[in-house]
Amino acid sequence: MYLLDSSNPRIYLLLVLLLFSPSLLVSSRNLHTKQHRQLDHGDGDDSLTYIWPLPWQYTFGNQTLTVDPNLSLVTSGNGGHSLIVSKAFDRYKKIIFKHTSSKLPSTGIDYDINKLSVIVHSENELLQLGVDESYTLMVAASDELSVIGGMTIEANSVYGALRGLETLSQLCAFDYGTKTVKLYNAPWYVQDKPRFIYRGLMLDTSRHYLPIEVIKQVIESMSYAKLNVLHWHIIDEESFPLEVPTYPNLWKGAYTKWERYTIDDASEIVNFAKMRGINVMAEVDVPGHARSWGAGYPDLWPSSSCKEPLDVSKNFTFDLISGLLSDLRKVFPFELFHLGGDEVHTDCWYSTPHVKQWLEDHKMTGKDAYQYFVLRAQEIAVSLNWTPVNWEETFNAFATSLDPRTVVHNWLGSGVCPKAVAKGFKCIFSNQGVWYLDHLDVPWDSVYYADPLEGISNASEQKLVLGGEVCMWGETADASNVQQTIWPRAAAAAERLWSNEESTYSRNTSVLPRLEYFRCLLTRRGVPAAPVTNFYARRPPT
Ligand code: CP6
Repeated sequence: MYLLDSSNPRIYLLLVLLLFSPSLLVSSRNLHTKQHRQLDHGDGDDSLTYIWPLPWQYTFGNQTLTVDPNLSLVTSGNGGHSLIVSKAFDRYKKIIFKHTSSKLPSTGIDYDINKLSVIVHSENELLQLGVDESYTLMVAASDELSVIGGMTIEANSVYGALRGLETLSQLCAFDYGTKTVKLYNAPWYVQDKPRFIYRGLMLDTSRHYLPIEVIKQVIESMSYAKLNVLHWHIIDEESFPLEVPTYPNLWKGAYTKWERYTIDDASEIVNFAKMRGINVMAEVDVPGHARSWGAGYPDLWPSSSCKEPLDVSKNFTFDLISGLLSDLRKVFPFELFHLGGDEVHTDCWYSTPHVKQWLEDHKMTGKDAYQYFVLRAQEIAVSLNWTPVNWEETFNAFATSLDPRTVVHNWLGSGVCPKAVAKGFKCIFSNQGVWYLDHLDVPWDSVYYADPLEGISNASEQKLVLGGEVCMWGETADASNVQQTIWPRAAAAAERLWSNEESTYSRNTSVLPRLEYFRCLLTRRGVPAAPVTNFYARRPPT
């Protein structure tokens, strides 16, 4: 719609040309995508659109254009000068021209396209939940290139422009015959926006440490699938790989002195993610899953035989949480902060004399004390201007006491989001039966056909579902296998979270060959993604 508001006359011209060129108005069903014949596994379907995740709306033609490896960027609009856009353009140029840049003569070839126009309307680079990620991508037909100027991405925010660049990169492919980069199926007209504002991936760096480089590689690959939140489950009961200034002994809970992140490391990761339009949501999981904290501060342990949940009876426990969160606030600007709250077993509170006494003095049961702990932690997070997120157990145990702003994070089956939104809470879907990536026996199609809106039919309640997240728990994964465990199944969830539902269920989208194509794209870009299906279970060719 903002297209029509544009003051750029070329946009009008392109729109008019698109509307009146009968050859372009063909349905996506019966068009040819020739580029994929030579790139896929040999069993691809020529009638498919190999953009992952599928855009909201698009039309395309049947022309093949060549793209100049010296492609230049022309920006305009209030946000046009953004470093986020120009750096992204440089990254995508490396991806698109991986095989051409150094080998081709700079003259002697007549390229169809030598520049990309990026129009960004707003200069606001605040990356918050619900930031406008929509964009329009246009690639002109061969006989209209000189009039229109080739390719244009128009977006309201720099983050929309990033999504448009990703889509554009997926339209291009290296042609081994001519040794040039071709853009197939021009002219293109893509109008795109996400279905959900929260499209997450969780990494667990407590069960196995992940080097910063690996975390960056995961963030980079998330941007290929248009995922936009990295949920960083930094610490847990097994290890505390984080060094913070206020409580400098906490990282004594790290496995080794090499396996830790400093506040500067965290900041570097947050900035790396921001350049790719990805927010980082940190998690400090309390009061369960916190045994490792006591390595540096044994007073946090109720006793030597009861090392979690954290000691609810001491003010020191909450002073420490307050200090830790204040340190983290300085480097995690995202409005959401995850406080865990899952799997809290209060039995050993009763068997610890001073805690048992405290419970009696305060006339609390273990469950009351669990609630007391979670609410005090929420107060600390809220006082730091964060919106608290909790695993669903806190909602299941004492929904009405929670801060009403709490985001309920589902994991136990699929039942909680319908209940949470009915009570006015926001919700994130991560049903362990389908979206826990460490469950290796879950096939890609179970991931793909899961839906965050399952069981919710009321439109105003559906709006409370922020989206969903795939979880990569770290018990069985470290740097040697984490990426091939995440991919390609995280991509199946990414399309569920980005693309309009109807188009992903309609027959002509043929999901499996498209997902296999995207997996191939990941490997071409250096991401070690596993095969989509179990190939040895396939019949041999006849
Ligand atoms: N760690 C934490 C975990 C899990 C959770 N929280 C978990 C539980 C069951 C399965 C997988 C992971 N390892 N802190 C639950 C949210 Cl099957």
